Amino acid sequence: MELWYVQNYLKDFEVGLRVKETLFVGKSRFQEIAVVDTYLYGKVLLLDGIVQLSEKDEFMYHEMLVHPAMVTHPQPKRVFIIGGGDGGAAREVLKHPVEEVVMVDIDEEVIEVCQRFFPDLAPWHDPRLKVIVDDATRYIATASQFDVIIMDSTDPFPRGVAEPLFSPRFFEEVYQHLTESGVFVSQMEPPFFEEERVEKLWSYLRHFPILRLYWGMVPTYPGGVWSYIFASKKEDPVNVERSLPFPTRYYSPKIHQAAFTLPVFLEELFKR
Ligand code: AG3
Repeated sequence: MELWYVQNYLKDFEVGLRVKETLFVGKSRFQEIAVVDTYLYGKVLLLDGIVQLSEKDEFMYHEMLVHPAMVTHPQPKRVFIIGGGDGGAAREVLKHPVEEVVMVDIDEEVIEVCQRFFPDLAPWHDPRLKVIVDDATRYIATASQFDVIIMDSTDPFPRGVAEPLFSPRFFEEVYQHLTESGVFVSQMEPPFFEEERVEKLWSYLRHFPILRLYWGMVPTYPGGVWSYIFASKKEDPVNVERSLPFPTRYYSPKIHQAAFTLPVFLEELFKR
């Protein structure tokens, strides 16, 4: 019995998954990429030993990363995905009647490995999807404005390829590249373990008039509860109630309401 102890980035906490088979391990210019087949969660993608997605629960993360922003913006036409090389976020965005989705991931090998081992994860051939291999901090300076910007990156800690994305400078660029009703959303670590760090990142986003923390479950991420940050120029997600015209497995108008309802300890922390 091989047990792959997923390091999950917290030095005092691990999540272990029993592995059927290691399908791929390789090193790109930026990180170690691994794909393992597990008994409980199906195929799992790890970057630098940290779980990014599993076949069984990726819908929870991708639906919650994408739909709250997409339903809050009155008419999102152009969407920018930062990272997201596996394509799961793009898949959810493309379920909406958008005109263009630009996805910029720094690591071409992540895209290739995902296309090989998770071929059904994303609609790669959708003509509205434009995949660019570049550093998003560089690319954004050359880009025009977007209605929705979604950050689907690896963790900002420990120091890794995503670190420059979680900076005041980059968040200012994001603000500049949003249209008038523009909405920005990012995965934001588990606040239960990372109170101080999440609070610090929160402070980097204070220039957005609307700033909200929300949460959802993702069993393969440490703690099982993940948080997301919603930041916008004027659209407030809190009282939005819109059904989606396509089936979902996690997101619903009720879940939307529940996600922005925080447990007391978080509500106090993120009062602004
Ligand atoms: N993106 C980041 C998830 C963060 C996982 N972190 C962790 N397990 N410590 C996921 C990529 C899927 N599109």
